Amino acid sequence: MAGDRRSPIDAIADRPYVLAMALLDIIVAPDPRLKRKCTPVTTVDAATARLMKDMLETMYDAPGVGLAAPQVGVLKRIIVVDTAREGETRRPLKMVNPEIVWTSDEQKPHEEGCLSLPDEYEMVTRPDRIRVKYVDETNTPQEIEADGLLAVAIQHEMDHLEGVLFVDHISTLKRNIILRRLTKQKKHGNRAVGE
Ligand code: GNR
Ligand code: NI
Repeated sequence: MAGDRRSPIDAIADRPYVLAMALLDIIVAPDPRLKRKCTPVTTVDAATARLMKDMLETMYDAPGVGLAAPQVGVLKRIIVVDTAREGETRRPLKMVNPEIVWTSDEQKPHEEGCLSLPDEYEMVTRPDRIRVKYVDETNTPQEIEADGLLAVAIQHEMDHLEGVLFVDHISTLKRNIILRRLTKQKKHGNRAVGE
């Protein structure tokens, strides 16, 4: 009978997690907030944990494999990373005040992109393996070793905390071409190709 039918609203009401989710705006270059050195977090409190949760949801929505606080306008030393592929179990890393304590001598090139440099991709060479110490969302000190895409993503996110973008690792010519393209897109109201 008709009374048994659920409206689409019921499905939304059954998911309070989705309703509580906060998607943050991602800053696109050029923007002075992407060039600033971020300040250390003094105490990991509930607001820090909430910010990292919102950053993760924003990152998954984008989608991306990492996000740094300055990309959402917060100039603090906070990053989130998850390099698990779509369909795999999520492996979120929430890192406060991350520090690289060891890098391998071996370096590897990897194609990088950035949510703050939409649709731009270039090869960047970085150490292949790293050890990173940080404080997690429960204020517990952690240390991990990373390689492959995880090592690339952590180094890319940590660069953001220094006001450094992946284009700062490529030739001036390539960087200027990308930055001029993004400046033009902002000026023209970010119109999509073909629009
Ligand atoms: O989603 C992202 N993908 C990516 C791919 C290769 C190297 C680094 C990255 S990070 C990027 C998301 C982002 O801009 N984080 O700051
Ligand atoms: Ni980035």
